[in-house]
Formats: sequence, C-alpha cells, structure tokens
Amino acid sequence: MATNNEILIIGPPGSGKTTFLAQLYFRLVDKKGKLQQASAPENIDGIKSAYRRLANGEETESTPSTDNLEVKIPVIYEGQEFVLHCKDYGGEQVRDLVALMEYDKTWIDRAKTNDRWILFIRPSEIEHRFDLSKKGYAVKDQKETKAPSSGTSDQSQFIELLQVLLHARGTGMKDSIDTPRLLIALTCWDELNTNLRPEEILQQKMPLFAHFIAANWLPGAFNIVGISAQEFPLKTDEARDKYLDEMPQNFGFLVLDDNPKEKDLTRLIEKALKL
Ligand SMILES: Nc1nc2c(ncn2[C@@H]2O[C@H](COP(=O)(O)OP(=O)(O)OP(=O)(O)O)[C@@H](O)[C@H]2O)c(=O)[nH]1
Ligand SMILES: [Mg+2]
Repeated sequence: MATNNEILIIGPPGSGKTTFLAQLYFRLVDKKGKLQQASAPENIDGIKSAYRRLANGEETESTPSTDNLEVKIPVIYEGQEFVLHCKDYGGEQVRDLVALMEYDKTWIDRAKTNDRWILFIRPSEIEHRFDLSKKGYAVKDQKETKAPSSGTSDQSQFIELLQVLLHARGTGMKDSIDTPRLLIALTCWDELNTNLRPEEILQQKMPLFAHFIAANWLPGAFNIVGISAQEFPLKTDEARDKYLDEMPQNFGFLVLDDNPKEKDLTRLIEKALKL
C-alpha cells in the first residue's frame, strides 16, 4: 500500500507537542539539519506564540482545547521539496477521545489522511504500575490499593487511544498493521536521567502498551525514540537566561539508535518519513 508523507502528532496535554513544533521551526529556519526550510512558511499560526516565548526564554503555554492551528512549512529533504504539514491542537482533545470513546469529523479526517503517526508520551508522567513481584500479598496499604482516579491505567489509556484512532481511520486489527506507520516518541527525556534506551524505558514503564504495539504492528512499521525538545525545564531565572543567551535552537536532542544524543531535532520527522 502506498504510504503518504502526511504526519499526525498525537499527544495528551503537556506531552510537549507545541514545544517540539516551535523548536523544529527554529531548526528548519537555521538550515543546518536534515530537513531545512525551502521557502517562506505558508502558515505557522500553531507555533507563533510558542516560538516567541521560547526566544524569550519562557515555556510554551498550554494550547486551548478548542484550538486547531496549522503549521505548513515548505521544506527540503534529501533534495526533494515538500510541504511539511502538522497541526497544533489542545491535547485535551486527545484526552476526550479516550474519555468519551467518540470522535468527530476533525479526528476522522486526521486519522484517515495522515499515514504517519507520531505518538507523544511523557514517561515521567506515567504512573508506576503495581508490581506484584516487588510487593507480595502481605503488605496491604489502603492508600495504594484504591483505584486510580482516572479509572484505567495510563498505559491502557494509550492503548484505547490508538484503538479509537484506528477505528476512526477504518483500519482493522485482524492483520498486522502496516499503515499508519507509528513512531513512539518518549518526550521530556531529560526528566528521566537515564542511560537506558527508549525501548527499554517503554518496556519498563508501559509493558502492556509495548506488548500491544509489538503484537499489532508489523516489525518495520513502528519505532521508538526519545526526545527532549527543550533539554531542561525553564523554571528558574538561570535556565531562562541560558535560553536567552544561547538561543533555543542550540538546545534539545533526540535519543536514536544511531545516536544517543542527536542534536538535529529535524531527524524526528526523518524517522517518521523513513518508517
Ligand atoms: N524538561 C522539559 N520540559 C519540557 C520539554 N518539552 C516541553 N516541556 C515542558 O512541558 C510543558 C508542556 O509542553 P507543551 O509543549 O506546552 O505541551 P503540549 O503537548 O503542547 O500541551 P497542550 O497544549 O496542553 O496539549 C511545558 O511546561 C514545557 O516547558 C522538554 O524537552 N524537557
Ligand atoms: Mg500545546
């Protein structure tokens, strides 16, 4: 089946979508990475404010849930020119897909027209699963045994999210999935302080989800990478000054098989295109 180059970034609130898109834009404009801006952007409504904020050393603001903004940038990659087309939307929409188990036309279109999905998961925010091998039956703590407030665990919510989107797209799960290609991006990697590889972190934090992916996607149709688009939190004056002085485009890295600290953030898009 032919696979188009349309990319859908899927991520719940606070998973780092807007920060990544703004940092990506800095890199494209700089023209030092694998993907480079080819001509003036057609539309960057989705990242204008984040771009400005980062340039001032400030964090991005949460995108309002009703926002659906365009990011359309003509780029050149391996000698070929095409328009990189992504959307920035409020992550609340993704949360609602799972909570309400329903989708509107916007999400049907998104699921159908994009053959390459990048799923943003922020592992530092994934709640720890209950590990019987470390606990045993004897220790029973009332606080710990009460049901999580969200009902189902974080990892089952990510499974449900992919099931909802596959349903919206009309992709069955009887046969292994070839398209949509799936790139799982573990975001805010700096928060993990780890030397483990992305697939090891996914296995450790979300074993059920990792199993779901391996069982349903063809081996070459998915991949797992780490990303830190911002490189460190911008919570202190010192951190903000560093961003101001050294410029946002000098921060951020990817954790890839061929480079555990790849500074070229445009390679996240390359990874999605090469799947
Ligand atoms: N430490 C660290 N923080 C990050 C990184 N990327 C984003 N953040 C922070 O994470 C928070 C959420 O980032 P956003 O880019 O706004 O997330 P979003 O997915 O667009 O969220 P919504 O717009 O609410 O859907 C912000 O406070 C960012 O500063 C990173 O690489 N490292
Ligand atoms: Mg956002």
